[in-house]
Amino acid sequence: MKTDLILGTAGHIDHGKTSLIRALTGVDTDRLPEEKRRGITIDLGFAFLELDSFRLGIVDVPGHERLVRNMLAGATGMDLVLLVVAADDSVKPQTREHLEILRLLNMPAGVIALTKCDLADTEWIDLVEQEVREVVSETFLADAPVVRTSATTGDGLEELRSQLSWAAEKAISQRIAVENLPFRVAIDRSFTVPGHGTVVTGSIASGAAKIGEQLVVQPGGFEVRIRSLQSHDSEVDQVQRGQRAAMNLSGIHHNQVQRGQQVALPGHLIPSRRITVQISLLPSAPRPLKHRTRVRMHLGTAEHMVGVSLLDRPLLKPGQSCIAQMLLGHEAVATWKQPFVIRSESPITTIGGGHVLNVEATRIRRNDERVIRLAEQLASDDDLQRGAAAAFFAGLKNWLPKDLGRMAGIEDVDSVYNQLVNQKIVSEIVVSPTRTLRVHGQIILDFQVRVTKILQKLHQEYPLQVTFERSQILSHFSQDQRQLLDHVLDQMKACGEILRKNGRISLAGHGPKLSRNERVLLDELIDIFRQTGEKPPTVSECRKQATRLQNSVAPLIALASSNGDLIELTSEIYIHAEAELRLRERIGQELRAAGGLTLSQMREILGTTRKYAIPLAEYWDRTGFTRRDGDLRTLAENLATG
Ligand SMILES: Nc1nc2c(ncn2[C@@H]2O[C@H](COP(=O)(O)OP(=O)(O)OP(=O)(O)O)[C@@H](O)[C@H]2O)c(=O)[nH]1
Ligand SMILES: [Mg+2]
Repeated sequence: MKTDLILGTAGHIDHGKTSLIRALTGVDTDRLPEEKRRGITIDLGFAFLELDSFRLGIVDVPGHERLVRNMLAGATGMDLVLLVVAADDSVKPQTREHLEILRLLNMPAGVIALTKCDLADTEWIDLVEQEVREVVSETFLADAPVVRTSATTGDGLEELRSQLSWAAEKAISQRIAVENLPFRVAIDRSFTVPGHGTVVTGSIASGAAKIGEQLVVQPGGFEVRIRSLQSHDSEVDQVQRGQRAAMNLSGIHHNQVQRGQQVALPGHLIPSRRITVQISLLPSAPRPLKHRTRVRMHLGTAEHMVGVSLLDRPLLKPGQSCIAQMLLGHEAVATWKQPFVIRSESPITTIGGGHVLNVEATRIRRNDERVIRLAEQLASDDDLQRGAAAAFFAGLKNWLPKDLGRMAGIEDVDSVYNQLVNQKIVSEIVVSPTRTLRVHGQIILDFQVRVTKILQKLHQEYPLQVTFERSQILSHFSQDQRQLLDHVLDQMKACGEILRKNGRISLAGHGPKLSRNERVLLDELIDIFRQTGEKPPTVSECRKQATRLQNSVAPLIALASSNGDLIELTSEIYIHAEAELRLRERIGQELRAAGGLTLSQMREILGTTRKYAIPLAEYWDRTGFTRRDGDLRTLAENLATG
């Protein structure tokens, strides 16, 4: 079986790209009337070529300097290139620009064709070949064969075929393993066929798809089904990586698709407006790239206006590279490690490129060294490092081990995931019987630091308060983060950083801080409660009677209660602990003797009014001393036997 690959052309305008493809394949790829009229290629053209071991889908690109964006849409799917230089014209601006673009897109291999050799003599052609060699030295074409051809005479075409086979072999040996990736194709053309509906075409980037398959068009999230398929001008049942495909899709209207969108297996592509990238500026770029500059980003077949947020420097100098975040006006789709090209807004020239590190990115703060280093690790050769970084950037998203493939290009996802868990880089946190969150340790640590800060602030703001409600901490976190709170609080409690009692929380070692006067008032208040015993004043009464520090009265009483001196019956009624104990013993004896007592019987025994009897009885119910059954209270079982 032949291997399918995509061959693309490149080279300056009028250098004979389209003519050479026609001489090789018999197909005139300039099909638009305007192309015929003007004698130039305007948009991508398509053909195919059968070699002994390969079947090459061909994408012919325009050479015009104003049409580089169309060239870029074609270049995204190429596996190898045919760089065309006219023997009578030699190296020209778009020869260089196309070469730069192919380098930025990590093109692995190609062949150089000197065309129009019938128009120049051998000595001149030798000079041109020398110049071309110089230009491609130190690029992926440094060892590429240079073939002298003429589309007019047919000279060199046989040699060209055999050298294309050589380049195809090289392309395959260099390409990253993409065999197991899901189906994905970047749309480079879409149109309607009367009676059939929407058709899209593209060079298949990964995977395979059959007729009937359910796919998604992104951005947009349109669910579609493949109605029929064509590849290389014939009806087929299946298309796969390396082929050109025309796909007739149901479920989508023609005006919902355009060049730039992608068709992929559901779940594979997630649209995003912030993408973390490794970005490089070409040494030939005319000026440094400043933070926040707007550029055109060519990603797949799409072109986006983006703001570049340079994370670790104010400007990127020509020849340098760094980590950045691309801020997009519209949603884009991309895959991990996908290369892209950037062009300046005006004048429009190619100034650099890079590759995608994290598609669904959240904002990285500038100069946050630690996070920037982690972003760099997304490009590491080490699977575990990459997996760890991907887990960190996935944050609290509900990701699964298999997503490591999508997020970091990891093939053996189970083995890498198990290592992440075994080495405690990732924790599995069960947040509900049906939900397990996978969270990077650093995220949990950061969370702990935040909880500590929140508690420190609370202790500072309310110096007389000993403990705080869980809800006072919860309110600082987003809905997503809240599911992690209890896990983090448990961990912090386990290592003694916080105290947690009756659902209330305090930071270890953070007692209340009292002024001298407050300490005196606290003692006075406790004294009042001791003396009034079974008939204590309410909090409001204490407040009214206080001659100073009135606002501190309530917090001080609460403090006395958390210290164990007073018992809180309601927010208004506190009683001294000794008095409560006396009353409890008295009522305990009676309950044991009588078996059960009504509230009014209890009130008589306690020798008090309803004002105190009801809160006391309810307090005892609450704390498990008594149990209420209708009108009757009995001793709770666990205590009755004790
Ligand atoms: N004599 C001669 N003329 C050629 C040869 N190849 C192409 N031409 C002529 O050169 C002109 C441009 O050729 P194209 O094949 O359209 O060039 P191109 O590189 O596809 O141009 P763009 O797509 O617009 O960038 C045409 O007039 C061709 O007839 C050749 O081998 N010999
Ligand atoms: Mg052309």
